[in-house]
Amino acid sequence: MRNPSRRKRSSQNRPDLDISVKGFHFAFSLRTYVMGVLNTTPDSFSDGGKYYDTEKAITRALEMAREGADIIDIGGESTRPAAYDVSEDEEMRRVIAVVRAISKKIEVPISIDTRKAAVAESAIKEGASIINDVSGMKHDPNMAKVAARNNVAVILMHMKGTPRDMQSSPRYRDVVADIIKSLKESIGIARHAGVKEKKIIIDPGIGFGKTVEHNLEILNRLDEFKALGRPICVGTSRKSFIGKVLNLKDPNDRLAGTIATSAISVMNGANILRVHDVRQGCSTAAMADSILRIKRS
Ligand code: HH2
Repeated sequence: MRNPSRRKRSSQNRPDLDISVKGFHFAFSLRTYVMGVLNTTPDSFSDGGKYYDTEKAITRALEMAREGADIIDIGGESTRPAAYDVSEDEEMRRVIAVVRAISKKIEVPISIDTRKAAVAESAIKEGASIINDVSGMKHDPNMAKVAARNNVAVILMHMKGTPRDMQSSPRYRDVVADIIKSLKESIGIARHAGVKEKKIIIDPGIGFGKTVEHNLEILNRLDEFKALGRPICVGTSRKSFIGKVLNLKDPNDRLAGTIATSAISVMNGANILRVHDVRQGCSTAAMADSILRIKRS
């Protein structure tokens, strides 16, 4: 008889999911990694304005590295619901100086959170080694080519619609099956442009064109995304579905909800947690990992 708990756990020890980026090896078969969020925006939903200033952003990146971040994810365009697009020039102005400065100061891999190929390529020139594209390479036709040409790792996230319209009554036939189908298309776009399969990470895109129930169901069924055969990144940090479940308006009050959802994500197959609170994120990952990987008697 099939044992569902064994099935869930079986892909935890798959070295073929490991990814190498410039000078760093992610051994996903051994542990969960933590990606620290750094938004150099005036309007991000939880830390907007806090790191808009380049010096403050650099200071925070160094602090996240000390706190144990495995990746620093730098973004210059808010993708919160109803956000307006930012011009390429403005996005470059917000992120490139920060990438340049921190890549000289720390060894931690830097990912660039952008939908724009030109921003990604400039960030790579300054030291970024991962592209985190919330559109799953469906926004900018040049993104996949940039990733392939530079041989960087990519995070392909699922988003339904655009930040402008994604929260206007999103509907799915089967939320997990539909997202898997869309992520397969994203993987296809990347592969077609020459991105190596072993450089691809997928992300179901918590909060991007999803109701509260959709987000909860995705986390409950996260193990099904393992069917794509790629490492899974999950970002629940401070998001509004936590606020709705726990009745907490202020994103800064959502740490307990972030920890709970992150631990469950790890148990259900997440390989990377994208979080604002790096110290707590690292403890969450380590605690969940130790339970997940305990040798059963
Ligand atoms: N969430 C946000 C932005 N980028 N990237 C990935 N891979 N996964 C996510 O869940 C994800 C992401 C939104 O969070 P945040 O960056 O804090 O807010 P904003 O978009 O308002 O800057």
